[in-house]
Amino acid sequence: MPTDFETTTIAFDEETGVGYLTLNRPDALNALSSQLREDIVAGLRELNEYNDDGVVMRTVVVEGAGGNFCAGADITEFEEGPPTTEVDRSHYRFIREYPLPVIAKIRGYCLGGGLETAMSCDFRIADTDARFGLPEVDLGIIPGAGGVQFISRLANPSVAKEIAMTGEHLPAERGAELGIFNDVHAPDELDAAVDEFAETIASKPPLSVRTIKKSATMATQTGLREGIEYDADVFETLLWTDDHKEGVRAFAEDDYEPEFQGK
Ligand code: CO8
Repeated sequence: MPTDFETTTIAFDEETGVGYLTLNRPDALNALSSQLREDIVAGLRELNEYNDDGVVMRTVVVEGAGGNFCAGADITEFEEGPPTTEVDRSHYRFIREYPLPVIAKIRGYCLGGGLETAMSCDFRIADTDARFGLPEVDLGIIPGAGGVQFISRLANPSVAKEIAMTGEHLPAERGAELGIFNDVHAPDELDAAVDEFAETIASKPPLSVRTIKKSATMATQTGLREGIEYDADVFETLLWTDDHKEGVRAFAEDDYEPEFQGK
């Protein structure tokens, strides 16, 4: 059975292949203490360890306990020193480089480092009551984990400047219009919508899904020619997998339900 950590809990459903990681500091609106940042990494690492053969766990949903996703870095720790200068070894990078797709399920506040955590995930799905923003400007700093960079790519640099310079809390629907959130649902429909989305991704051939994650990351980090060459190389590799044969068989045979094994 999965372990619970001091400030995160994990769970998984072997039937669907969906894992869950919950940020669990509801009294502090899940503010990112150093303990919580460590426990996010520990929880995700443990979920992936259940994945010996690469197919038990196929996607992970990250959410916050108590009706909020995360109100950013724990400001009470700022006096002891900066939240972390180790961005490269942080939970943000761990999520970005995690082999499985990660979905942020967002309710309530999603601010500062909380929004940067969500933007480190592969998908962001929110409810209509959620509020997002980058309020670091009011603390005399900037979003230190890529907030302006992410929004410049997901929306555009002008929108990133607007959000980071005003520090305003914006409604999730605006985030969806801007491309920062993938989707927004009524509060009582969010759980089902996220589960359905997670299960859809989890039902797809695991090697294709993992490769698409890497390809999309490359698209933001390399030139077009290099990215297309990468896609062409991995495409050829995937042509020789059992899952490719399985997909072709399911296409050809009307009543055949494919079982993708990640091989
Ligand atoms: N840090 C610590 N505690 C917090 C935080 C936080 N970010 N946010 C809320 N809390 C605590 C409050 O202190 C309060 O605790 P207590 O009950 O003990 O007084 C509890 O959570 C509930 O909060 P409020 O009473 O304030 O609730 P409200 O509903 O009145 O307000 C807000 C909610 C608007 C979200 C308000 O709490 C707020 O403005 N919080 C701070 C938001 C913020 O500025 N976030 C950005 C932090 S900076 C950051 O994220 C930079 C990340 C950089 C990463 C760099 C990596 C290198």
